Amino acid sequence: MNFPSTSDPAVVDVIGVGAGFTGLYLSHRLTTAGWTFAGFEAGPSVGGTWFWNTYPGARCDVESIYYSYSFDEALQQEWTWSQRFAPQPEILSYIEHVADRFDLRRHFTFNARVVGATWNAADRLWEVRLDNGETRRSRYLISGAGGLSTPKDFDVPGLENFTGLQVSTSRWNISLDDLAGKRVAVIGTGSSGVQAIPLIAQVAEHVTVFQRTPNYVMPARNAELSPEGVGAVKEDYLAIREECRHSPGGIPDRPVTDNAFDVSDEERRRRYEEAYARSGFQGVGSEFADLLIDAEANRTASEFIHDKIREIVENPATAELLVPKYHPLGAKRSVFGTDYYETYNRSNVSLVSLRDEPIETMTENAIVTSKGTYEVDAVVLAIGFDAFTGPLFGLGLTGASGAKLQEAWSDGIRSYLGIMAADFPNFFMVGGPLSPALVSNVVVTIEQAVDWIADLLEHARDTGATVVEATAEAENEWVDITETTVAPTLFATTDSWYRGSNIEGKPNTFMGYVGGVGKYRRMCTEIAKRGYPGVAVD
Ligand code: N01
Repeated sequence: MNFPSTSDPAVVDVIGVGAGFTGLYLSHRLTTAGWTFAGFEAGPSVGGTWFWNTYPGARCDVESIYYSYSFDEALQQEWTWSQRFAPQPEILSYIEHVADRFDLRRHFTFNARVVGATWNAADRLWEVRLDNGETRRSRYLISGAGGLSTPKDFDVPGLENFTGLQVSTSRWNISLDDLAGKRVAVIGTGSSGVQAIPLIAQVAEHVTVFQRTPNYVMPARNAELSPEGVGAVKEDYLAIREECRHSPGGIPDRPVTDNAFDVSDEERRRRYEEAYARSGFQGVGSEFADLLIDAEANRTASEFIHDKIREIVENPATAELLVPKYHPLGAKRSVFGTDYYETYNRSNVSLVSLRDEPIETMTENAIVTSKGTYEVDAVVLAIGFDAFTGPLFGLGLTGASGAKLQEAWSDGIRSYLGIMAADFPNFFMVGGPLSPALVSNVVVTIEQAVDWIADLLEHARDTGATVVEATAEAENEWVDITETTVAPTLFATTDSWYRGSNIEGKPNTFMGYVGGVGKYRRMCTEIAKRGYPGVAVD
């Protein structure tokens, strides 16, 4: 059965961008519903973030049994995860398995990057330009380009002078063996650096970590999954998935109602110890209800981690440099590591604090700071991403008024539900800015947003419409809701990539909805039930 939205065979109903978790489900969901679909993926294969981020130690910090598709019961029964937190190669194998199982590769052109897209109001379709110069046309354009897919530029002068090995964690194209016996600099101590550093230290002659902002790194406590444990999950998978969908974070909830100062110091400490042993997103940072709201309450959790760092790291001066002093625990994306602080006890690892000695330049074989010259053979950049705006601006979108997306968002990043943007008709973002995507288990929001968009397209088709667009009023209301939700929290006052603080000149907008995926789902479902108020359908 086919329900084309256009009779021109050169025009597809939907162009989808990216063949990661989003693009694959999107292609499956929409083609199953009868839409014609053409996907374009910049890389040579499926996988998205899990295709590119192949650095040593890369693994997901959301448990594998939750960080996976829920749309097909047979799929979740036949796939068996080996570890609590799946390593990158296993996640990539899973995505490849899904692509093959549902025969999804045929919907995509690989090595094809979307570099421009202009709304043609007369024909009511998108004209989409690829990096090979070709133009394709579609009724709808849906971005599955992800939020963390555009690497941040290294904004320090002199990298071009360096003639040794240079590699970025987000475009890893060497093997760990290539670093064996070398003097390696690692710049950046976010999730990527924290995962890579312990493994690089095992092979390198010496590792010098260049740290600008120390992070709270909690133990990942990864483990093999037992066949019994996996069996129990599979028996209960439908209920577990349902719980995730209606939870705050996209993982089963562990509700806490008491505040940090409701209990004695001893009791609080005991609770933090238990949480530290549990770790993960339900660890220390979520042990009390007010930890992300009340700075004093947060201090008790932050100081608990400070003490752990001082216990683990033998050199007191190094320990002090590693103690996070510039932000509260959890207000930047939490970081989970394996043997991260322990690695600083190795004789071949040293730490340079860029707050005390900023990098001034690089020479052909060294990093030069304000206090010294560090000779190295290789530089590993783990400096993060231009979240959301990098991938979305990269699509080169021009909306109905002729304005680019970057112009529409020059004073602040805006969206309706993190899915649509006013003045960009028939354009959708899956898990875009102001959605809960990157402040939760992203796969839950991906599936929910794809389903919501698919239902809206069907609604348009049923009413004979060919244009759907978020109204400016609805967008304003959603921006207000996201701002009001985040305002009382410590997220709102902490510099982080969530707020674009890592990119010079980026608008200061907190780019997530922190009210929880369950509440978000309820709101989206209610909007659909009420016939999509906030969306002009024509
Ligand atoms: O990037 P980051 P990431 N000179 O932005 C430093 C997801 N993820 O790739 O904080 C020197 O967190 C920067 O310092 P500062 C996850 O959502 C998940 O590590 O800006 N240093 C910081 O230390 C995560 O949050 C997983 O002062 C510079 C680091 O580089 C997100 O991706 C694994 C610098 C960047 O940290 C991003 O993580 C990996 C400069 N010029 C990623 N510029 C898991 O699931 C930046 N830095 C576990």
